Order: sequence, then C-alpha cells, then structure tokens
Amino acid sequence: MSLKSTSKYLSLILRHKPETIGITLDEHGWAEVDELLAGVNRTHPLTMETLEQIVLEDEKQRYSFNENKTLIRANQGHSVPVDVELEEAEPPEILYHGTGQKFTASIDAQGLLRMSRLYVHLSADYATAKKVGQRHGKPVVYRVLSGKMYADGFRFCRSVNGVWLTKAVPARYLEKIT
Ligand code: HQG
Repeated sequence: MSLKSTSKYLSLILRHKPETIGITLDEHGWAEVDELLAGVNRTHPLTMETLEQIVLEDEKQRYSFNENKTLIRANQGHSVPVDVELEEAEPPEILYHGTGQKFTASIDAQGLLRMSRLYVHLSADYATAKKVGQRHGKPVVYRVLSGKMYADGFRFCRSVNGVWLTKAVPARYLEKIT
C-alpha cells in the first residue's frame, strides 16, 4: 500500500471504525500504537517506521502521537464520540466551507449540519475549501460569517492541523460564492 492509502486506512480506523481491526479508542481518541500495528498487520504490512513517517509527513497532519509514541490519534474528523481536547478559539471574520453542488439546496434551507461527523468542518482559505468540495462532485464554496457567529455566541474550535470546527452553521451566516 502507498503511504497515502495507508493514511486513508488509518483515518477509517482512528476516526470511524476502530473495530475493523479489533481495537478501541479511549475517551480522548487515543489508540495503543502496539495494538494498532498488530491489528493492521493482520491484513497489511505496517512498521513503526512507516507509521512515524505518516504522522510526520501526512499532507493534512491528520495524526498525532503522545510524547513517548505509545499512543496515536486522529487530530479531528471523527464520527465516533471522542473528546480530542480541542481548544476553543476566536475564529477569523470569514471561514469557508466546500461542498458538492448536489447538497446546496438542502444546505440553503437547513444551513450546514455536522452529518455523520462530530462537527461541521470549515477551512481558513478558499482554495482548501474548494478541494474539500471536490470530494463531493462539482464543488461549491460557501463563505461562512464566522466573526458574526462568534459575536452571536456560537463556539468554534481549531484543531491542531488548522481545521475549524463548529456544531452547525445556520443558513443566515452562509453566502454562496459564485
Ligand atoms: C454536507 C476531509 C445536505 C457537507 C476534508 C459535506 C474535511 C449537508 C457533507 C473533512 C448539509 C458531509 C470533512 C445539509 C452539510 N444538507 N448536506 N444541511 N450540511 N452537508 O465528508 O466537510 O481528508 O462528512 O457540506 O478535508 O466534506 O478526511 O464533511 O459535503 O476537513 O482529513 O455533507 O474531511 O478531511 O461530508 O469533510 P463530510 P466534509 P480528510
């Protein structure tokens, strides 16, 4: 497996379905590195060295080790209910959300909902949001009036890899970029 597809597989395990390899995550999303390696190695070869390389080089910095590298977790993006100890932060005035054209009628009516994940994911820049949108077909990018939301009492977190997270974005804070 390429590093990229191994990283994708780790996302599945560490964000969504740890049971695929028979492991569990603790309440803060940590998996035991030994158990993860053993579990993955039942079907795919993966060494500690490669795992370290992925944590270091993953393009979106998706994973972190604890200090002595006995534990590993995904920095964000979970659907399983874990608390990765995200810090609340004041967002910039504007954030961006990229999505697929096919979802826009529903988003315009309901706002952004977290769907299967714990949070709505927002990007700090337009280009990143567009890439996220492309995962869902023809991309559409919304400008999110995050400064206004914050002033109105909505809370935001920024994950260690720079993704902004919030529980929901009502439609009145969204502007579709045309
Ligand atoms: C859409 C990737 C209908 C939402 C990315 C999105 C991101 C609605 C889809 C991270 C809706 C959920 C997350 C509504 C939201 N009606 N559709 N009311 N509200 N949606 O994959 O944001 O590569 O769960 O717009 O970079 O696309 O995995 O979320 O299109 O940071 O590390 O429902 O995943 O990171 O899709 O992506 P997703 P997302 P990784």
